Amino acid sequence: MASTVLLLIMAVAIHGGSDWSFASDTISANSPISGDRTVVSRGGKFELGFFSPAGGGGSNYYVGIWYKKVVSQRTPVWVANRAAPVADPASSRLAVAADGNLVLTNEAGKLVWSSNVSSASGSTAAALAVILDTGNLVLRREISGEVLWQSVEHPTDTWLPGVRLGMNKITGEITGEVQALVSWKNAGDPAPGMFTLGIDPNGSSQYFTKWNRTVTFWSSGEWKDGVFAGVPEMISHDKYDFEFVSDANANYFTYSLQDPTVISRLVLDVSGQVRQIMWAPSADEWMIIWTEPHRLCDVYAVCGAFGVCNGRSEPYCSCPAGFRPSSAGDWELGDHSHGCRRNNPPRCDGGGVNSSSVHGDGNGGDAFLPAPGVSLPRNSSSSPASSARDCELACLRSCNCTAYSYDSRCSLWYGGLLNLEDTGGAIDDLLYLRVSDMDVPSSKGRNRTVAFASTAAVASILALSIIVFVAAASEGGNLVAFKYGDVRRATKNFSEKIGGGSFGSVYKGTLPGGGVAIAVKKLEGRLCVGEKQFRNEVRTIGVIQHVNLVRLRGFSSRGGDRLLVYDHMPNGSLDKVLFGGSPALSWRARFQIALGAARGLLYLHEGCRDCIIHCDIKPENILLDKDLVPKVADFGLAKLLARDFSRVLTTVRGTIGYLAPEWISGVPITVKADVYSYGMVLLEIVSGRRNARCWPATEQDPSLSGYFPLVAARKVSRGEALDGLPDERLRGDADLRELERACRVACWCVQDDEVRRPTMEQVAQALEGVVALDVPPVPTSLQALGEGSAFLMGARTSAYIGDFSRYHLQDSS
Ligand SMILES: *[C@@H]1O[C@H](CO)[C@@H](O)[C@H](O)[C@H]1NC(C)=O
Ligand SMILES: *[C@@H]1O[C@H](CO)[C@@H](O)[C@H](O)[C@H]1NC(C)=O
Ligand SMILES: *[C@@H]1O[C@H](CO)[C@@H](O)[C@H](O)[C@H]1NC(C)=O
Ligand SMILES: *[C@@H]1O[C@H](CO)[C@@H](O)[C@H](O)[C@H]1NC(C)=O
Ligand SMILES: *[C@@H]1O[C@H](CO)[C@@H](O)[C@H](O)[C@H]1NC(C)=O
Ligand SMILES: *[C@@H]1O[C@H](CO)[C@@H](O)[C@H](O)[C@H]1NC(C)=O
Ligand SMILES: *[C@@H]1O[C@H](CO)[C@@H](O)[C@H](O)[C@H]1NC(C)=O
Ligand SMILES: *[C@@H]1O[C@H](CO)[C@@H](O)[C@H](O)[C@H]1NC(C)=O
Ligand SMILES: CC(=O)N[C@H]1CO[C@H](CO)[C@@H](O)[C@@H]1O
Repeated sequence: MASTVLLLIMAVAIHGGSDWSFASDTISANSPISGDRTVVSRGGKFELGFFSPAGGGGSNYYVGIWYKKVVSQRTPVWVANRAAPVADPASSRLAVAADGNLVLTNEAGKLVWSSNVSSASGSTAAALAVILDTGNLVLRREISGEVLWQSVEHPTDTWLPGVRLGMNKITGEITGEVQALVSWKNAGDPAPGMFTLGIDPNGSSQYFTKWNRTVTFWSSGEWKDGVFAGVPEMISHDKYDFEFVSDANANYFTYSLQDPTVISRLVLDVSGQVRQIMWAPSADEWMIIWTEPHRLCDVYAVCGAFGVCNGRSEPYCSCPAGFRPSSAGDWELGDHSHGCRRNNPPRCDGGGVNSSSVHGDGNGGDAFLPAPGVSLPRNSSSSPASSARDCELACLRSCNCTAYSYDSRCSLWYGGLLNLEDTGGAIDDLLYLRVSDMDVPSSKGRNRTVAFASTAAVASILALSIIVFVAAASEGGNLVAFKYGDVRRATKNFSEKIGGGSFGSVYKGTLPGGGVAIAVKKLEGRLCVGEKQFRNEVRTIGVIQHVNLVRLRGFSSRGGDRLLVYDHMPNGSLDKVLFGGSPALSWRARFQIALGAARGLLYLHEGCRDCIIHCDIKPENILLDKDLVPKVADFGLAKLLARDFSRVLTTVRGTIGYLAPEWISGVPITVKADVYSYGMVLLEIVSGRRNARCWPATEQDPSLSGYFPLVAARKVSRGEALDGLPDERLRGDADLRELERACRVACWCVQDDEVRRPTMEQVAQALEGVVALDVPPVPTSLQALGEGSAFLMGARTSAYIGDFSRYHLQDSS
């Protein structure tokens, strides 16, 4: 008896422990996956089991592989039955079938997915599936170890390190098979979506991203000297080693991470962007390292037919006035492929146009609504119409004409319009979209306002997320969750407005009891933008305190209203005191403000647990208390950067005139972007004027005319006397040593190459005189900007300037 047991143990040992059915990384005929059971790779990196995607409603289950260590957000990297969910994992089974294939059966016992290899059968059904630490699920013969099938050869939307993504020139079954990543349909549904990423089937070394399997809208460019021609930012990512292999059998790339403990993946996102994403353990968050195409709006049909893409803020897709999402549920989950449809179908009264119906007076015809700021789609047809009115009629006459634009010539569009983009700026030729006249506001009312429509679904999702979020926020930190009514009373019904911007308005108030003066920021704007800024601000500043950072006391939210409660700063923001104040700020006060702001920023960048990039340093965001102590404020745009990373890619934020050049080129952003903005502010503190204002030539010193940062940089670099630079209202009353330090610091801060810019610590030390800085060179971008007069007008209105033209930013003040 004892010897039988011993024999059994020996048999286990001979077959290799891990292949035995008890092994926790193995699926076999006798140990299927079902219910909550999972298998975990030996090193504990990956786990396989049933899951239900967040946002998917919780009723659909899939077999997938996810990171074992990323606990807070289950992140699947591979899905088996991506288009065939099961409803009940407890009665569904993933097992090795009698023919040796790995098969998934649902609650009814019906086959829903199979590894489907014909060569699996043959010898007896002794096959095992093992999950490896690379994230690969391998089906192999138990005895010979011959690999029958592996998940990495059938990727879903994720490309893991070490995995080959390419093309088999010769495979057993198919010749020239391209392995492609296929995006999820939406955030809650792993079914194949609209976008695919695969290598050039013609054999070159480039990748293409396609829409609907047909339209190629992005190419990586060919591989040359260690980078893809179209992805130059790869060079700055020394953490990744890409390798291209092209031989008789295959063409593929693979990549590896220099630090194997880093968790990183390449994903074809639901939006159509390829994203490199890393896990930041200290922030407990995924960080996007780079994206291609850089701009979401460059993804083909990114917002679907009639959807309008906006690259400057979130949500990036919206529907024009008179339209709503065709499929609200998909839309909210990030699948915009269905686009927008009219609130009411157009009547299309076609040829017999009655002029009265054109104006939308409710007589039951079709009408047009303008889409301000929206670029004209390509592919128009022209019509001989010679007036705007005739052009409108020409469009009305044809049932399938959906839009027109008239500017001395008449352009018409037919069918669904793709790739509409909200440029945020004035467009010379206004696009008019055909709608039912029921959607045209009555002409008796106010002027037609053309706000972009948001959907009711947003509100409910938002309400839910606020509840969850507020619950989370009130657990940590000493923030107060105020009652909405209390804040309303404290501000006397929001009666004393002391400021405002694109985010909403700021009201003054007094807390009951101690009589503490507070400033209440009421976030407005489109629902999701406000929500995001609200959460961002509470999360960013709620947990940090520094004498040079504004103090958030608490917050409140009710319905769609979100309030942030700060200490009130009696002297307002720096721009008011600096540019408008009377008497002018003394040099001493200016220098202290510069130093304090530098210390506040230094704390943000280096003092707290995670590095924070403010992203919008400008005088409006530096507040002054009663003693003129500066407090850096407005963290609505701030970007939390985990300690693990020095750079992160985000959408363009900030304000023209203070934006570092790297924002424009689309490369990842570091804390040095704030250093640049700080340098620009420092120059304004010196001059007492907006940099963007053109200085008139003066008789005393003609060299002082022009773009101030350029004037200052030239003087500093030539070692010329700087006494002409400070605000003339100071009448020369400035400490020349401090002036010299401030100007040198500022000119180093605004260098084109972020590597040359000092850190905020060096800035603070240089201002204090603890360290000395060399003479800085004149930054080339300043020269370019100084010569482009368009820039000088750009700061207040939306701007179209050189490279900036791709981003039409609006000054938020
Ligand atoms: C297996 O592959 C064949 C063709 O190779 C296909 O017709 C069949 O639908 C596949 N079965 C499953 C379950 O995927
Ligand atoms: C592949 O090559 C064929 C013929 O040479 C050409 O017609 C086709 O456009 C190429 N496809 C791509 C994606 O370059
Ligand atoms: C995608 O392509 C298929 C055929 O290739 C076509 O039937 C379908 O209408 C296309 N989808 C869209 C949204 O254009
Ligand atoms: C135009 O309006 C007139 C009177 O309002 C009506 O008799 C006629 O039927 C209308 N024509 C069409 C095509 O709707
Ligand atoms: C422009 O329209 C024509 C047909 O009218 C179509 O064949 C072509 O693909 C369109 N081009 C684009 C870029 O949409
Ligand atoms: C508009 O629709 C008609 C039929 O309804 C069709 O004959 C015509 O080609 C269409 N025009 C365009 C530009 O699609
Ligand atoms: C309404 O529009 C007219 C002309 O389009 C404009 O002159 C007027 O200022 C507008 N009124 C308001 C309140 O916007
Ligand atoms: C505050 O405003 C609301 C609505 O605007 C009004 O109903 C209420 O009476 C106001 N309360 C005070 C104290 O002014
Ligand atoms: C320059 C300026 O406006 N200073 C004011 C700051 O606030 C204190 C107290 O409110 C005033 O006394 C200063 O005049």
